[in-house]
Amino acid sequence: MRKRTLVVGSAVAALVIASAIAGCENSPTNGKVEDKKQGSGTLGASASLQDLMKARNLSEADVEAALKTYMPTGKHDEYYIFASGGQSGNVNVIGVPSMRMLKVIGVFTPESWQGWGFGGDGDKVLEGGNQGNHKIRWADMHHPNLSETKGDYDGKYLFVNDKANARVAVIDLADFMTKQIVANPLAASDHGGAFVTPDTDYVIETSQYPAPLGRDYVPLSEYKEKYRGTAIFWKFDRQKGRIDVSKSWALELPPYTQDLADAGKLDSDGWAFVNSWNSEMATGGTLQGKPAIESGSSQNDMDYLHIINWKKAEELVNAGKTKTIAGMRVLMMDVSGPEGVLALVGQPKSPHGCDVTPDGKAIVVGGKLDTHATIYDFAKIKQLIAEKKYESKDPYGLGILPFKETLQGQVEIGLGPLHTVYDDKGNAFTSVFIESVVAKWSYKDFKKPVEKLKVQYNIGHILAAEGDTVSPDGKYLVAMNKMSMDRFLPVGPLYPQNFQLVDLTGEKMRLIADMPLPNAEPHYSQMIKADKVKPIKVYKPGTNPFTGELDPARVEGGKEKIVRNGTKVDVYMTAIRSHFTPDQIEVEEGDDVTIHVTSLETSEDMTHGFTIDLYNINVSLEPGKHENMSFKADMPGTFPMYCTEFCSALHLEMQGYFLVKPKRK
Ligand code: RUQ
Ligand code: CUA
Repeated sequence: MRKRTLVVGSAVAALVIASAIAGCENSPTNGKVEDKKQGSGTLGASASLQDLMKARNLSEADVEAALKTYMPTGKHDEYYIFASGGQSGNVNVIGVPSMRMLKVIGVFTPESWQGWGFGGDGDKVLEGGNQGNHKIRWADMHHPNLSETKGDYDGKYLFVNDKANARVAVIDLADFMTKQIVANPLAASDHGGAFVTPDTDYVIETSQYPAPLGRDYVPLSEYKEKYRGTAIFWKFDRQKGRIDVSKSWALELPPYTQDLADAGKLDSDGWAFVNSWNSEMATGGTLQGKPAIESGSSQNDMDYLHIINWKKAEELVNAGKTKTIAGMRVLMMDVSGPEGVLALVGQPKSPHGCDVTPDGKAIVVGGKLDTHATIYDFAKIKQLIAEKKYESKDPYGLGILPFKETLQGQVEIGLGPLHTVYDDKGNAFTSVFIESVVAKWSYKDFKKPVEKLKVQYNIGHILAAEGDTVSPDGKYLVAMNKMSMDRFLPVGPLYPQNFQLVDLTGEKMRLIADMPLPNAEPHYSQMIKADKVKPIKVYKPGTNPFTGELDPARVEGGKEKIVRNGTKVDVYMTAIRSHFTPDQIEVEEGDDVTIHVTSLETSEDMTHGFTIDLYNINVSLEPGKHENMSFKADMPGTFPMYCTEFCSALHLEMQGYFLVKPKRK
């Protein structure tokens, strides 16, 4: 058992003592000393706090942490975390400070509890994410970003990217459902996404591994000439709550392996910053005796931060200065470079995070193979670009700004600084991967870290309460650790990741909770004040959640029917405790069947599910929701259909039959 300091001096020690005394009146045993003694060494109901601490081998610091994170039954958390579900392709929703998992939102990957991807209308959303002729049903989700108004989270939408298949999804926080997936037509992978501009005009998605724009076949020997990076500015239509693909556009970027991105805010509103890590343009070739990309891309001392003036780029796009590639308007480098819309500046060795400070005045970059956080001064960058004071040009004609002249400063952080988040007091917190610490430093005076907190183990991303807004809250921070080693019960060689909640309210950072992430490697996450998110409780009866409107095929009680038109069969069905109407459907083998089902329930949390056995059909019917399921009755036989969500005492009876009569031979 690890030892911890017993210096608490806080409310806890007082509480422990006070409750030992005052507990006499409140405790069910009325504080009988004998009862308490009985409790020692066990967790009996009558144990005193000290007995419990002894029995569970808890220090005062542990008790303090427990008091800070315990949520009594029925009480709600103060913040939501929207965490990337990594390779699960879905979003994890977590409460803070309890670190309880609240929901998994089906996004890129079918999620069967929500009936997401099993024959309902959500399938059409998933189809939007197909690439070429491939139906893609998994994702490597990296960076969730909440919609913003004036640089503050507004609690309305969440955007996420899929690194593996270059896609972006839109989740509506009114019902926590995925409403749209857009597939990047230019790039094969992305990473710098999904970052939003301060009023969510755009959702930015930048590519990761360079490829010819549009992904045509081009041999690797033509990498420098034909391979490219790209940044897509997906136009978000707030009225519709959807990305408007027709109004979206992209920038051609050099093939430097763009990594992370961030949008400017306040002073730097209208700009975006993208870093990169392969200025060497290494492509591997290990079988031919060439260096692997990992060493090939780590030769130069400098990589490039890309500086994009997106407001000006937008003007050029609107003026028709683009080339259309794979249906997307692209601003090419021969326009963006000379116009000062795209410029470069050096970044120390293999940078990773790229995080604009809350005041928008600086951009902080961590170097994976450098020990510094580098702080760029936006005002200086803007000035240098305006005066065209480039030190040199890259092979694509892009101006390179003089590194030293763009800096506010550099801070010696430690081994492997990655990402940086901020509090409300001018502090920055940088995740330091190799050293496995959170380093706290001041981005106002660039001194060495004032404090380092050990985390378990090898922190990747870091997130803070309202941390990416113009007004971070401080209060909480989460270390998103890539390894958990000895932290949890062993579960085989694939270990959970470890979220560690850090309390920022005291003088020193304090680790107060561990949470195993059971379903993937979350990359980034964001934390929003819970009262900003206002989800609905029930749908207006007959609502199709994917259009947000009453479905034309919605069904009212008493109007249920089965309509046959040639080989097309439409079933208009309702669901209410505890029956489906109709509960018998008979079709012919080969018929095209559509079941339109409306839940007639109006009370909160009264969900039904609907499945047809062996037909891979499964939808969730929240109160008022309408779903349409279309499929071919291609398997003759007798198939029970039933409600999959325990809804009433007669839930098991919420059942019926789907019969498919074999074709006459
Ligand atoms: S990544 S651990 Cu955001 Cu994809 Cu940095
Ligand atoms: Cu309806 Cu169970």
